[in-house]
Amino acid sequence: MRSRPRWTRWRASTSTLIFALAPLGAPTMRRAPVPVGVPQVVHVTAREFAFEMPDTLRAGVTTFRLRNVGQQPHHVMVYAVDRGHSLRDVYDALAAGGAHPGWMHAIGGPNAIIGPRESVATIDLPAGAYVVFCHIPSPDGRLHFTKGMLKSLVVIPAATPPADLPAGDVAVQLSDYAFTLSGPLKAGSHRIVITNRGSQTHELILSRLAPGKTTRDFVHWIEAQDGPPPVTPWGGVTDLGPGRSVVVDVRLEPGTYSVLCRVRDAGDGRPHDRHGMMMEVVVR
Ligand SMILES: [Cu+2]
Repeated sequence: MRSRPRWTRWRASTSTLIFALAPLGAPTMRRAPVPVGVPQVVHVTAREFAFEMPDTLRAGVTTFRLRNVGQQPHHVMVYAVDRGHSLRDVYDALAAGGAHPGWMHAIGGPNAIIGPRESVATIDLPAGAYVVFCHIPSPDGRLHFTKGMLKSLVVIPAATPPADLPAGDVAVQLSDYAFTLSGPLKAGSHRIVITNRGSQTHELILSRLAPGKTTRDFVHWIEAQDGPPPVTPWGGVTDLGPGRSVVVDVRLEPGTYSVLCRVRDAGDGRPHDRHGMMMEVVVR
C-alpha cells in the first residue's frame, strides 16, 4: 500500500528531473531556459604586502578579479590544503623552497599584474580548505608571502546549481615542458582556456616585452633583479595542477609577449623555463 505523502514526494522529484533534462531536446525550453549557476566573482585587491578579499567563498566556478594598487607586481596563488595542515605548515613548506608538498594542490589563480589593469582568472573551486599567497620576490629577495601575503580561505559547499567553466576563443595547453596555442592571438579581448596536460604543476606568466627585449632578458632580470623590468606584467595563470583548466580573460595590445613557466621541476628543482618552457608571441 502506498501512502499519499510518498506519492506527492515522488511526483515532485520527477518533475524536477524532467525540468533538469528538458534542455536536451524539448522545443518549449527555448523560451524558458533552465537557470544555470553563474560564476561567483571575487574581487581581490593586492598591495605591499596584503590581500584584501573575502575569507569565505561558496564552492563552484569562481572568477577572481585581481587589482594591484601597489608598486610591485603581485599575483594570487590558490592552493587547496589537505586536512590536518595549518597555515603555519604552509608557511614553513613555502619558506623551505623547492617543490611544494603533496598535501598542497595547485588550483590556479590570476597571475601577476600591476597598475590599472586587472588580472582575471575563472577556476573551479571545490569545497574545502585553501590558502592564497603571493610568491613573487621583493627587490630585497624575500618572497611576498613572508611579508604578509599569505592567508587562509574557506570554501563552503554551495546549494546553487553549479556553473560550467566558460568557453573560450583560444586554448593553451601546458605540458612538460611547452606551451601550445590553438591559434594566433590578435590584439583585443580574449577568453583563453588554459589546461595543464602535463604530469607536473605549471603556470603561465604572460608579460608584454619592452621594445627590443626578449624572454631571455626577462628571465635574467627575474634572477638578478637589476634595473627596471624589461616587461609589463599582463596576467596569465598561477600554479595549476595536472588535469586542471582555468579560463583567463585578457585584453591584448599589439606587441611581443613573453610566455613563461617558473615552477620548479619535480626532478631537478630548476625552474621550468630552464627546461624550455618559454616562448614569445607576437600580437598584431
Ligand atoms: Cu612548468
